[in-house]
Amino acid sequence: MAKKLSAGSPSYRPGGRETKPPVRRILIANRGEIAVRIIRACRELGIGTAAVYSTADRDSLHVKLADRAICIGPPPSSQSYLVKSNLVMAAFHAGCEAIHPGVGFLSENAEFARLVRDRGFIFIGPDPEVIELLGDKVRARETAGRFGLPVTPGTEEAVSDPALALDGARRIGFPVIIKAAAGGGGRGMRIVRGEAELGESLAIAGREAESNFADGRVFIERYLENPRHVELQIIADGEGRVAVLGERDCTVQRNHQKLVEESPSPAVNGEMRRLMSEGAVKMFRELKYRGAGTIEFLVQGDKFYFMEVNARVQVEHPVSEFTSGVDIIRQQILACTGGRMETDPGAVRTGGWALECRINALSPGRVTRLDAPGGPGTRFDSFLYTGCAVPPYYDSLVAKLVVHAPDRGQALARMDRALSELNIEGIKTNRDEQRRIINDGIFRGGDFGTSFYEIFSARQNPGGHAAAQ
Ligand code: MV4
Repeated sequence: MAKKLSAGSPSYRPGGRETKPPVRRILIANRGEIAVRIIRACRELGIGTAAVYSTADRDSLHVKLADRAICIGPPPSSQSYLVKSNLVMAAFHAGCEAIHPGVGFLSENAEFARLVRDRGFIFIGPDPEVIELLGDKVRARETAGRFGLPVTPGTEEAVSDPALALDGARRIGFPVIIKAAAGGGGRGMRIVRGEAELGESLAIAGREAESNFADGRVFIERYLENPRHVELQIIADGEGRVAVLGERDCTVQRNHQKLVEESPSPAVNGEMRRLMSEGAVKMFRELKYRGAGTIEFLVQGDKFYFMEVNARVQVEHPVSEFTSGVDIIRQQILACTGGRMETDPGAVRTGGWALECRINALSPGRVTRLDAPGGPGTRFDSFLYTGCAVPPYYDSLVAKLVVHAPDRGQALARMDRALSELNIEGIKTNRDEQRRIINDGIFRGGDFGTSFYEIFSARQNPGGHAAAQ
């Protein structure tokens, strides 16, 4: 598309000094909206970009926006976006010095991060050792606990013996939840409400963990009913400087897929925020964490419990960009490529209220018309354009609509206005459902837990079943 800035572009001026960009070119090992977002940050830093694409994505926006593009295989991601050696080869052939994994795909794959490093490239993320530690939910819990973060009562190690599991569960108290040590994001969890179910659930959870993650280890935690999901956005420079860019509330989820995110959280007070942040900063500093990361908590009343760390940038990062004014992808790239993180952790200030609605495709197809929302405090991040294809092979997210306003009431009004401007023809989307959520009485009240969507959709469709998405 537009002609590119040269490597020595004066647009990159950390601290006001005119400096060369930290690297000349980055390979973006991803697709869709997040690939577009990363290319935009690179362009503003004066860093060149190389896109990779599967044959299903040959006309995608990220391919058009990048300086170079390399086809890496057929549509299934197992033969394209997930083939580690091909991505490293593409980086070599495109003359890249660094690889940005984006979100999903290989973004939290320690083996990939190690391969990238061993082949002499920079991985834009934390060290493979840190990814590995945080990817093991048992070790992550132990680490969080050491820094004074509250964790749910649970087993300190993985359990496989049913008798030991029963001992553990009795100590913890029912209901309990069995989670895969290598899991996360809701995959492979089992709730157990009484002693009688424990043995069988343990066996099933172990087999599922083995087949999903090639790691059958599971652990047991006290199960919290209908909590809220709250997370802190972190950026860190790998040398102990750790900035907290406020929290996000991601309680509105459908089958562990987030639908609406907001910041600040209606359920977090100043004291909770201070305690969460204090523990998180200690933990990330000690880990020498580098780049963008998120620490997730379950919240019930004024109690919060560490859940896990996502060692990557997240889909909902623009919510925190709005409230903090920090360009998270820019700071992540600077921190990971030997440039300086511009954000001063002591100078972060957050303000106003931000909301994000994820726009998902409910069917693949070709977009025949697109009207994107605009106006004050309105951001539309998408890979869609009129005429583009939405392939059936990948994540259903096609756009993120994000708004910022002085308070929650104005943010809700702004989101409803922006959703009313959004028009996507040629594919089915969840836009209308997002409008119903934003205007729902319980959502507007701000007092709900993770079962919100279930209750909401039952009310939308009384006596029926929630429509498959
Ligand atoms: C829990 C929980 C209740 N108690 N752990 C889901 C995602 C994964 N990261 C962990 N999850 C949960 N862990 C304990 N001890 C409830 C959930 C959970 C959930 C969490 C956040 C958002 C939506 C959720 C939906 C169902 C269950």
